Parts: sequence; structure tokens; C-alpha cells
Amino acid sequence: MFCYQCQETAGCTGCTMSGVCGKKPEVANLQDLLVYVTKGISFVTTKLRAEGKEVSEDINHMISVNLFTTITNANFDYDSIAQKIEETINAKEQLLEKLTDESNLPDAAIWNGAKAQYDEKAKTVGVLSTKDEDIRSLRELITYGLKGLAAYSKHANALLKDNKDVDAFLQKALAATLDDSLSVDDLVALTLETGKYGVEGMALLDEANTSAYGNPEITKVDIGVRNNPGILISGHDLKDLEMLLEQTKGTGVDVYTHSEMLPAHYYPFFKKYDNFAGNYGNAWWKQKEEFASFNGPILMTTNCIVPPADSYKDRMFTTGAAGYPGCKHIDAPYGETKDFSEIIEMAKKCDAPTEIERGEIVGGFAHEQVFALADSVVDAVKTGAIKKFVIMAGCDGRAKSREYYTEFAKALPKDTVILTAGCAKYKYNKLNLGDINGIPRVLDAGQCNDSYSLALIALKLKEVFELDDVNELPIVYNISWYEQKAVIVLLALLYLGVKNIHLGPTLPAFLSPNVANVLVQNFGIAGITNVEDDIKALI
Ligand code: SF4
Ligand code: SF3
Repeated sequence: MFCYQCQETAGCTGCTMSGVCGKKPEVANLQDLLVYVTKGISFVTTKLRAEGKEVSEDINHMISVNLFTTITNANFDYDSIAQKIEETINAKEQLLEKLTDESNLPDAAIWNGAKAQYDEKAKTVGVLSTKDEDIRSLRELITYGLKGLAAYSKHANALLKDNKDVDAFLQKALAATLDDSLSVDDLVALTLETGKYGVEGMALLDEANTSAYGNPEITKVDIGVRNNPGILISGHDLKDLEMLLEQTKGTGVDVYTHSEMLPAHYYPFFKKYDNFAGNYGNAWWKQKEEFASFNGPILMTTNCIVPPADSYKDRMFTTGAAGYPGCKHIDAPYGETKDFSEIIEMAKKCDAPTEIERGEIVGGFAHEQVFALADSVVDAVKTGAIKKFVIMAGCDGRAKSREYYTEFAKALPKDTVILTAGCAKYKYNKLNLGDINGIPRVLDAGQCNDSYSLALIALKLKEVFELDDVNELPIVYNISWYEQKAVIVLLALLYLGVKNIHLGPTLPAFLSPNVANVLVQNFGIAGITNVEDDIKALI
């Protein structure tokens, strides 16, 4: 195996024996093969479109789910990955029959081996099969961005929203990573185009979420527990949450959010459920302790799964692109209701969650809520009460070095406001950093995909202050990344012209020195150093 797609990759170079995330070599290899056949089918769909032929939504969805399945901590289940490879090959064979021009097909589009051949084939199609370091780096940067884009598309698809242009681009770009004739410059251009579609993908999901559930609004979320048994729902899929809340209504079972599901509380729609109790715990990487003390069943709708301890493995369920061997997977065909009754019945027999903390956190500062506060925000900037906004969106992770973000948040001067999204927020959202004229100093827009809101807020401020360039705003970027959704967020920000982003806790291992140099030279991307020096440099 060779995997270097996330921030925690072994030795900051690559996982080769087993994943730091817990991914076994045979699963890592099979994920490589899933990506490979997904590139293959994308090559065929791209060719079909060029021939003026339609590609069905089912195929678009399959491609997005396949990529999502290979995101860090989404799916550890060999069998489900093997099944997806088989289904993809079968679908591709059917599409090939519709193709008029079958010349010049790459191996990825032709290969149709049987299951018994998967393991051997997988070993030949991984990251290292691209020999040139810079081409490999750019192909992976694009592929990881597309994985993030696919994840966001999948969530929008679950709410019956599709954007054919995003799907067509995603497949075209994926197919382009097979093309040996593309130069470094071509791939750099494709990287930026990926960012453009990243913006579109996040806009699609934002539209899907807000049209289904309303615009997030300022909300206090309880972080304590009630006395009823509960179900803990984690990951990013709001449609799954809606189905779970509908089915738990009146059952005496409460529903709590974990990690990236916290922002669901900010949406008006979910407030009507009396049994929607609050948020339990912190970011994904603390789930071993927190899932144990939760006592009830857990539903993982997406990443990030930590390989579960035996003490709660039998009460952990997965759905959608998520999977873990030995954990029950519940799903339904596209657009249909998933049956969560088994989880609810299990919950009824479980103890109520053990209290781990008390209090509340405040969030809901997505674009519309911030626009509603625009006058006070603009006043605070004009009077100097707010000197700087610090965008600290992104991911949290287990690395000790991430304590930097807590210390950085604490060390920020009192006239600064943190804008956040994603599970990165758990490093400072319980610090009680106070407010400035009633504006909290930590404004949480939502999940990682809601970084889109932060971009809209920046663009709005640019308009209000009549500036030509978004980089003239009093906004600095200190973003923490972990998995591939953060890659698409980063590419989207670069596409929007944002410069001088600090990225940590380490720069991606998949950036070759030359590719890193392109990002430094053209976009001023930099790493982080230490809190004291970074505060001086940024603020
Ligand atoms: Fe290693 Fe990250 Fe890949 Fe897991 S996802 S195998 S931790 S690089
Ligand atoms: Fe977190 Fe996995 Fe990235 Fe959606 S849940 S931000 S790490």
C-alpha cells in the first residue's frame, strides 16, 4: 500500500505498512483500484458526452459515491469496496456499448477483471504508478480535491439536487489524471479549475441544505445530556439526520449530534423535533472515549470513523458511503427512506448517555445570519472594535501539534474575530472567548462545506467596503486540514483569489517541492510556525 492523502500520513511522507487511520493494506489497495476503475468509467462518460450522448444521474451518483468511499476515514470495509468496483465495471461495460469511437481507451477504461483479480491489479494502479514526482503530485492534488467535491455533491444528491456541470467536470478532470500527454502546466490549470467547481459544488450543497432546512440562525446548542436513551449521529449527511429524527419522534429516544453533525442544530427545520437533544462530545478523533460513554447506538453517515473499540462496535452503524467491517450498514436506494428501526429498537434497551460536560455552544453564523448582522459587523470594523477576522476553518485531528490552534485562538488579541467551519472548531469553540459589541469572537458557519459561507461573507465585506480585491480585507487565513474535503475547500479559496493562506499543522505530503513552490509563488501559501511568531506575522 501507499497512501499519503491525509495530514496524518506516516512520517509526513506516506503510509506503507498500514494506515495511521487504521486502514489495512488490502483495503488501501482496493481503494486505489476503486479510484482507478472510477477514473476509467469517467473516461467513458466524458467521451460519451463529447459524442453528444446523455449520461444518467445514476452513473453520476455512482461516481461521486465511489470517490467519497475512498476519503480518509469513510470506509474500511473491503467487501463493500469490492462490490463497488464490480458494479462500476459492469456499468462501464454497458456504457462502452453506447460509445461510437472506442479507439484510444486507456487501460482503466478497458480493464474488467473478475473479483479474484482485484488484489493483484490493485497493486499496480496506486499513487506510485505515476513515476514523475510533479505529475504524480498534481494528479493526486486534483484527485483529492475531486474526492471532496464528490462528497459535497453526494450530500446535495441525497436532497435530490444535482448539478450536471459539476458532475461532467468532475468526471472530465478525473479522466484527465489518466492522460500522459498533459504537462505540469496543464495540470496546474486543471487544479485551479477544480477549485472553480469546488465553489459550484459547495454552492449546490448550500442551496440543497438551505432550501430543505432553512438558513442557519444563531443557536445555542446544549452539550449536556438528558435522561432518555439516545442515538448519536455523526458525519455530514443532513438527510440521514432528518430521516432519523422523523423515525425517532415519540419513541422516547433522543438524538444527539457528534462532531460534524453539530451544525444541524443551527437549521430552523430541525428545531421542531423535541427529541433533538444536543451535541455530545467533540471532533471525530475523540470518538473512542465518547462513543463508549454515550451508551447508545451510533450512526456514522460519513467520515470520520475511528476503528471502533469492541466495547461499542456492535452498536455502531454505518450508512451511505461510510462502512466498517462488522458494523451493520443500513441503506436505501437513491431518494428512498432508510429504515433505522433496528437502531431505534437497540437504543430503547440502552442506558442514557453518561454526562461528560455541561453547558452550551453558540453557532449558526452562515452567510444569511451574518448578512443580517452586517450593520453591526461593519460598524465594529469602522470603529476599530474589530481589527481583524481570522478564518480558522478546516479539520481537527489527533496530532498533538494541533494544540497550536487552541493556543493560537487564546493568544489572538481581543479585537479579533474567528470565522470557522468544519470540525477544526472543536479546538476553540468551548473556550468562551467572549464577544465584541455582542458579536461572538468565534463565529461558526457550520460544517467544512459551509466554508462556502465564509467565502460569501468575505465577498460581501469586499462589496460593503468597496474594495477591488478580497485580499485587501482585514481577513487572514489560518486553516487546518486533515482529509480531502479540506483540499477542495482550499482549491475553492485559491480559485476565488484568496492569497497568503496559512495551512497546517503540516503541509500536504502529496505536494512535491516543485508543486509546493508553485503554490507558494503564485498564492503565498505558507505553513505555520509557532503561536507567538504567527500571531506577530498575521495580526
Ligand atoms: Fe495514511 Fe491518511 Fe492514507 Fe490513512 S488516509 S492510510 S492515515 S495517508
Ligand atoms: Fe472533520 Fe473528518 Fe475534515 Fe468536515 S469530520 S471536517 S476531519
